Parts: sequence; C-alpha cells; structure tokens
Amino acid sequence: MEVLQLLRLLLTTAMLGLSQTVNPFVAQQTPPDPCYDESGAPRRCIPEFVNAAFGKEVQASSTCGKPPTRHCNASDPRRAHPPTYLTDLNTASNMTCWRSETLHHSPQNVTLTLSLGKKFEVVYVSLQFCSPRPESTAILKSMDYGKTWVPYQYYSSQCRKIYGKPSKATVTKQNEQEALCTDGLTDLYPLTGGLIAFSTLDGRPSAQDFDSSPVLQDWVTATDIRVVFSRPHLLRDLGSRDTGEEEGGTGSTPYYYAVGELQVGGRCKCNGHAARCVKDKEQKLVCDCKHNTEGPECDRCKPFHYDRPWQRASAREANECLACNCNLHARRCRFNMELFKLSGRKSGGVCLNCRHNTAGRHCHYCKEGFYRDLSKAITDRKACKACDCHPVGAAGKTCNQTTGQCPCKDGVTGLTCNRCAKGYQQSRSPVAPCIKIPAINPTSLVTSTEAPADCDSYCKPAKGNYKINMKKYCKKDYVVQVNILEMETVANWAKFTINILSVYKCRDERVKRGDNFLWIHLKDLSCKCPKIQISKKYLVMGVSENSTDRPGLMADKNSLVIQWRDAWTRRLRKLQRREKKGKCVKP
Ligand SMILES: [Ca+2]
Repeated sequence: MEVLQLLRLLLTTAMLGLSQTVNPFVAQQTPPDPCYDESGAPRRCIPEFVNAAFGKEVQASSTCGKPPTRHCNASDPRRAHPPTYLTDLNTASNMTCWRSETLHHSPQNVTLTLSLGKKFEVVYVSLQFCSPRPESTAILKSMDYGKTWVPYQYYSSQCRKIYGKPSKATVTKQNEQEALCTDGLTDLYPLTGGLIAFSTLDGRPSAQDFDSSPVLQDWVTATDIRVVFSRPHLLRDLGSRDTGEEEGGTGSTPYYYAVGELQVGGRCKCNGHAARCVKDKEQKLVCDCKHNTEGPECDRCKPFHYDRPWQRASAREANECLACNCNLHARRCRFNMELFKLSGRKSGGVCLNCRHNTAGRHCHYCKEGFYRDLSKAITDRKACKACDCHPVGAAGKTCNQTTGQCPCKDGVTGLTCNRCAKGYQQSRSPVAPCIKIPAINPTSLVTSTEAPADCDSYCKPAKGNYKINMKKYCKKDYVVQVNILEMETVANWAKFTINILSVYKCRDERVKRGDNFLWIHLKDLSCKCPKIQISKKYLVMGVSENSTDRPGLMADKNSLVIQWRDAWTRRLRKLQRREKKGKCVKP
C-alpha cells in the first residue's frame, strides 16, 4: 500500500527530528545560527520537523471506564484507556490505546480535539487504530485556536451520502484549499493496527512551488486538529464474527473506537524567520524570531524595522525586516507604501519625531532655524547648529541649511547678520540697522571729467605750507573751520554740505556754527583750486556773495580752502582778537 509506505517515511522523518534534540554533543558547542550564513547574511530558517501532537493533551468526547466495565476502568491504571494514550510514547511491544465508551446507537459522533498551542505547518495527520477503522471519518483543522473549523479530509465508503462529496475527485489549482473525500483507508481490515494518514500537500499542484503559493501556505496552517469518527463498521458487516463484546444493548450492535496514536507531523510555523520554537514566560509556545521579526509566528516586523513590508522568507530570499534609516536621531518610524513604490520597492520607512534638531524622512537634514555643522557626521547629536540670526540685523530666523548664513537686511553682513557691511554705518533704526555712509570721493567725481587745459594760467592751487597773516585775514569776509560732509552738483556748481565747527571771523550773519552749504564752481574745483575731499576738515577763508540761488558760503579760486591743522587755532584766535581791536584796515 503506497500510503502506508509514505506514512512510514513521514514517521521516520518525525522520529529523526525528535532524536536531534537529545543529541548529547549539541549542547557542548555553540551551534551556528541557522538563520544566518557564514558571512552573517540572513537566510531562511525553519524549525525542525516534529510530531506536534506528541505529549499534548487531546480532548475526547467519549472515553471508556466511567463507570468501569469489564474491559475498561478509568480508575485502574492497568485497565484505563485515557486520551493521554493518543500522544504518549509507544513502544513496539506495548501499544497504549485510547478507547471510547461502548456505543449503542449509530451513527454517533466521537471527536478527538488536539490543540497545538500555536500555528503549525502541518504536513500530515495520522491515526493508528486499536479497533477496526471507522467506516466514515472526517479530519478538520482550525487556524484560530478552535473558534472556526474547516475540513481537511474525509474518509468514507459512502462519500456522497455521508459527506456530500464525490469519492473520486482531483485537486486543481482552483480548489487546492478544498477537502476531498476518499473511500480509501476505510476498509474494515485489519481489525487492529489499521492506519489513516492524511498528507496535506499530497496531490496539490502548487506544492511544487510552495514558497509562492499563499493558498497552500494557508492550507497547511493549523492551530488545532480535530478528528470526527462519524460511522463505525457495523458488526453485522463482520458476519457472525464475535469480537468479544457482550455489553451490547438491545436492538443495535454495540461498537467503540480505539486509537493507539494520533500524530500531527509538521513544523512550528515561523514563516522562515526562526529555527526553533520556545516556551515564553506564560509557557506558551512561540517562535524564536530572527531577521528583525516578532510575533508568535514571526509574522510582523519589530518596532523601528518598517523600511519595507513584512514578508515570509523564501528559499532564495530571507526577506528580513529592515531598520528605518534615521541617522540615530529617531526611535520610531512608520511605513509609507507610496514612498516605498517611488523608491523602486527598496525603502518606505519614515522616521517619526526626529530629535537633535533634525528633520526629514531620515532625520537627514536640520530643522528650521538650524544648519548643518559639516565638521560633524550627520549621525552626531550635534550635527545641527542653531542659526542664532541677529534679531535686528537678520530679515528672518531661518539660515542657509549648509552655510548657516542668515538672511541679512540691506547693508548688514556676517553669518548671523551682526555687523554693518563695508560702506555702511550703524543706525538706530531697527528697520534699516545699517545705512550707507555718504562716501563719494568728490575729487574722483570731479577729476573724472578731464581737468581743463588752461588750469595753469587760470589759477594757482594752494600749497600745504600756507601761512596765515593779518593781511590775508583782514581781506576776507569770513574765516571758518568746516567739516565737509557730502557733495552734489547743481548745474555748474558743486554744492557741499558742511558743518561749521568754529567761526573765526564773519561779517555775515548767516555764518554760524552748524550745518550749512559751501558752493564752488565746478571749473575751479576741477583745476583743484580749491581741492576738497569729503570727511576732511578745512579752514575756509572767503568773500561773501549774496545769492538767493545758492544759499550759504561760496568759495572760488581766490578763496583759501586749506586742510585744517590744529596748530592754527591759537593763531586764528590771536588774529580774531587783533581784528576786534580795530587792527584791520579796510582795503
Ligand atoms: Ca499510545
């Protein structure tokens, strides 16, 4: 029988799996982690193949011995047949068997329910009988710890009548998740030691490509297995054979079910991300998850590992969960499918709550009001420095991300806009904290036009070593010390804004200390008689000329405009005193 051979093979596999755990040499060395290759790269890993039913509790809807009968006594260990005998360790010489009560009415369902405690990937379910095999049996599974059940397989000599299924059906790609019914393995003989074995993937087309078949991955997944014995072979089927049962009721033939072993061959389901299952603090079986996964079945990514969606590992690809790249500035992140698609399905993690004044998807740039200190790595806690833009000098609080340059108001300079630019001076206005210094050089302005050719005959520029005497002093209408502030041209005239610092002589009431104007004809100026520069102090001695067009002082080639020397103060005061004594004689 082909199926039996398959079963024996499966049983052997399961035994091998179990025997590995008791290898005495394994514990003495640190075994390499099967979830990573020699170079440390993640690879698919799966827990060993086991009999998931072994040692687990089975709920039986009917067990003999309560009250005791001649063949079964629940309170006498030598004659008891409890459900624990379904999943105990059998020896070849002594098969321990669970046995139902003796039943008198047919059909009467007897169910065995086994909870695996977590999701397993079931390869087969097998039953070895101590009684004759049932005529109709159903195997069911639950994926939600017994809340809902789906059929796995039916066995019946009358498939359509009992289960409403055809007895000969083939599985196609369209109905791989559908239970079939077979009339095989329902034969009455052997009367004891008969087998029922269901292989979950046998005959299902996608089994060849299990890695890429979510339907079959789902199909083999179970948290609980239930076996329902629906109908016995009635003893009248045996003809006159006597089975030794004498507890028969009246009217119908008594029967019972007895099973020596219930096996569920498979692996703890960990989606390729764990090599073993372990008991957690609450003694619940869980996967020992690797590849940055977590959950009872390693079925989700660990926190902060949301750079791509969770995926089951395949033979080719470990599909480990990847940490978000937040440059050490965030502890949390989330997955964004749009970004993931835009990146060519490479990276979809978005960092949350970037710290250390960083911002962005990967906390990879500095937040507003901060700039990148390029002397530090982006992962450094101090990678971002405050802009510290000057509250008055800067036009805003946000500086350039890479240079740190704050946006300065007109005439303001410096990284934080804390000083006036060249050619500007500080003002008291917060709107324009730096204003232009009136710095036009009049000589360059005037000499930019060619000096007239006849200057030599026209006038004689004053020399620096000029001496002031009483005669010269008396000739002039005014003698003042001035500071030249600004110049503009009006028609053919240069109009200087001046500040009269001291008055040594004046015949004109207009000449007082303070701001005033000094007019000089452009021709005189271009011949450098006089020669005047902005921001310098001069002694100006000239003659009054009343002009309504040009209010203020006037100087020409005959006037004296000489750069000021402090030594003159005393001399001029002396001349001033002598003039007051009437020493000047009018020409
Ligand atoms: Ca047993």
